[in-house]
Amino acid sequence: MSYNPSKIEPKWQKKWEELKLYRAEDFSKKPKQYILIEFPYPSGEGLHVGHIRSYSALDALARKKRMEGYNVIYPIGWDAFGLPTENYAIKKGIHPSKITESNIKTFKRQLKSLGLSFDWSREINTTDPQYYKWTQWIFLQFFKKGLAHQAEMPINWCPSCKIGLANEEVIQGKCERCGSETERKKLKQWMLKITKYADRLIENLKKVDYLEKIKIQQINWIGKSYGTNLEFKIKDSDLKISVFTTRVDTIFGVTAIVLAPEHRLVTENLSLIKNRDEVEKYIKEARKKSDLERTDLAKEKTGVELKGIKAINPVTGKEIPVWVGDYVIATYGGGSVMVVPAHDQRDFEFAERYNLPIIEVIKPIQNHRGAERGANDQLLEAFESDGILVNSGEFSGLTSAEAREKITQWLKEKKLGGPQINYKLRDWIFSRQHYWGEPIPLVFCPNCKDIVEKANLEEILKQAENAEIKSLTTFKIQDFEFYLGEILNPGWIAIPEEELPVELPYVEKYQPTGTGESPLAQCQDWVKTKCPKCHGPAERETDTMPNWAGSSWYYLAYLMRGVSDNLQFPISRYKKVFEYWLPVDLYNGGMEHTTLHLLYSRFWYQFLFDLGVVPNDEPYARRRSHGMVLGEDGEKMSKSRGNVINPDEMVKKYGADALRVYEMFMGPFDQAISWSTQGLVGVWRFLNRVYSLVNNRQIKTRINKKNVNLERIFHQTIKKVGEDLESLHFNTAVAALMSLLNEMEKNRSVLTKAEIEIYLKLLAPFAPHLSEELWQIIRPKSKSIFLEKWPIYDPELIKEEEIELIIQVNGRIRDKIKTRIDISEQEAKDLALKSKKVQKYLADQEIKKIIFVPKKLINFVI
Ligand code: ANZ
Ligand code: ZN
Repeated sequence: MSYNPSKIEPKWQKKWEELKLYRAEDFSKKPKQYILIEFPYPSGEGLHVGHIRSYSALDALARKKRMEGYNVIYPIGWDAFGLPTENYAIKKGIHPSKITESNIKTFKRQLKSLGLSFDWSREINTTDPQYYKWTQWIFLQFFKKGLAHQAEMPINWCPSCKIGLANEEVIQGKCERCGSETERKKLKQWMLKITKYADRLIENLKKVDYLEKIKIQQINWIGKSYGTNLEFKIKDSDLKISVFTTRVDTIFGVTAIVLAPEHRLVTENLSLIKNRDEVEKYIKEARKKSDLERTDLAKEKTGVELKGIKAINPVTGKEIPVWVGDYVIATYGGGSVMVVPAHDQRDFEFAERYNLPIIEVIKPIQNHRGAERGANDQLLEAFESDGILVNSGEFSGLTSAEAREKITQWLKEKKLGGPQINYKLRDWIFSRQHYWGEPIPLVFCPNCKDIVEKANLEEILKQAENAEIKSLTTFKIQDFEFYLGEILNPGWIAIPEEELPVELPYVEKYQPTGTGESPLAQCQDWVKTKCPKCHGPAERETDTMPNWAGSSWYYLAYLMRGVSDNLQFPISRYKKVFEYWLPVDLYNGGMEHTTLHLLYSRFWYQFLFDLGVVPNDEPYARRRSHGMVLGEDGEKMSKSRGNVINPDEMVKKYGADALRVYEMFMGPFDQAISWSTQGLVGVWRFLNRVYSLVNNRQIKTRINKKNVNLERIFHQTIKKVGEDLESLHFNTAVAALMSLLNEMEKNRSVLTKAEIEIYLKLLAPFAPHLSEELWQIIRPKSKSIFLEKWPIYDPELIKEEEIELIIQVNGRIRDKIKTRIDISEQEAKDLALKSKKVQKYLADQEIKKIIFVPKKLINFVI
């Protein structure tokens, strides 16, 4: 008999399904464990070996946890709306819903062939109307509470996809989807007020166990900075420029103002500007560039002076020139910068280029290093650190920190400015002019618009401002009750919960229109409707949601599926399951989702907490991230490179178990690693060896021979595999199983059945099919190895790890200290030198030589 995975694997997959082994049980008395992987986007390419890496790894942990007695939920579903499907549909002339259906079918078959222990009874699909009615419901809550508003926004526009993109979807000035250069275009967009949650999104990171680099990325993305806002008046006019600076201590060194090319003073007051043509030409060029390009520190800083315009420094009263320059971005801090060449490197380069004065106003604190200087003592670079103020009038002599406070206070008293906190984070652009997404569940009603606009809103808005999110309900105007969102966005009316889902109509033409309008706008039967409030004629919103919408709450849907197959309203039905299962204990996903999906879903969850829907305000207790699986050539797998590994082929040739174990063994889980079919073959051989060892008749029945040494290694391995699984060190866990197999083979003649059982249990999370097959051979009456208990190690038995380290001075024993057996020379030395007895004999004499005998002694020759 030889190892034949293609026979073993489907057999056990079927059996496990019959036994409903992987069903999570709501309200079980066992401790719960919510293990989550990022659900896949069912692309046309099928499953990627990269998916398998993290799914197998977390599957191993889930299986071990179940064997340890946890009630584990390890769910799966489909994140199926999105542009690639739509683009593919357009190319092939097949409806996106058809494509989605067949892609899911492929993915499902592939995942099932791997024997992952997903609870398939809770499968979800974001494009299912029963699912997205909830995505719409959550959007409506944002809207009702005044956290969704419509704004005319200069958005990133991809001329090829003909779609607006969020900042996050523009990678180095290019569309994330198709790679074309993006442009700017003004469109009316729905926005979600994530900025309102910026502080909590930072603050709560203290409560959760995320990889440090994930926390840092989120904090930087939110980009909270404390500074000062101040006003520069324009000479001989009523115009003002509002400036944000984190370095108001440098105010006496300001030698110019630079405005972003989009700044209103530039675009709306061109008549004041004497060199109009030059300025207009510059603006036109600048607008073609993305923010990222414009703020690239390495790029040359260019600009044009606005002739005829002077600004007045509010503190010194000095006149300074005003420029337009593209290194200033429009959407941050008022879109203008006070230029301090001596203390900001960007400004320094700008000043050098255009011969602006460079005035030093900060000196390094004594003994601290200043900036590089040339022969005539002139600055060669900006001195950017804090220091002591000079040339700064009454503020000279203060430290930078003191000066920032005093000057800000001074500005505040004079009503010229004050403290300000700024964020890099922008509100989330939530509209897409595309077909394959969730319809935004609003209608536009001219009649209701009239009603709202005629009302006196002051009182309502004041009330709303002070209300807590949870208690914010409706406001009566004439005979109608209006939600805050309906007041803030006159004419826009929420679809009532009973009428959800607003189903995406089945249309033949789903191509982008290119005018910026959604293809749904062409579907007039669907667009024309009645206002749910006043019953007058109204039109539906035709924009759809971004593909980040459905994934912002999907881990809640798995829990809801346990209560109601079609996820019925109302939300209160799910309160108890939410309380039981949340937060997610471990969430694993890609680093590329850190500032998008991970941040968005935290934001939604915090909002749902404020609504009283979920039990706490962080969804994921622990977040980890896996490294990518690269092609055999070390490059990202792609069709064009021809380095894509097809998992179906690998399963067919070597079996799912070998593929799974290989992907856990290939390298440290958090690091990128190249594929190696050779490595997979090595793992396949390992599994073959396990198979033939256990199939040895003598061993299968041997009961009582005991080998103390082997026993210890067993217990060490139990400890190692268990701990490595918990800390996600899957590769070293597999390595430990491999070396235990070596020992077992060496000790074949004394190996017992009980030891084989332990081995199979340890192997089961990694190679579930093989382990189950062999388990049933030696324990034919057992239902499944996965209903057995995870082995426990005996701490006494692994204690041999300790030794008594002998410490000698000039060859004489002076002390003995208990320590680890694998102590290194350096550690032994440090340990020995701490001993009082040894110190006495060394008595400050020079140590000439150290002799170290591992596992035994250390000798100091003096
Ligand atoms: C004067 C100054 C002097 C500055 C100095 C720095 C050093 P963070 O920390 O990112 O908030 N800034 C403000 N608005 C800007 C915009 N729209 N585009 C580009 N740069 C802008 O950075 C705040 C600093 O970035 C501000 O402080 C401003 O330059 C610049 F010695 O003001 B500073
Ligand atoms: Zn109406």
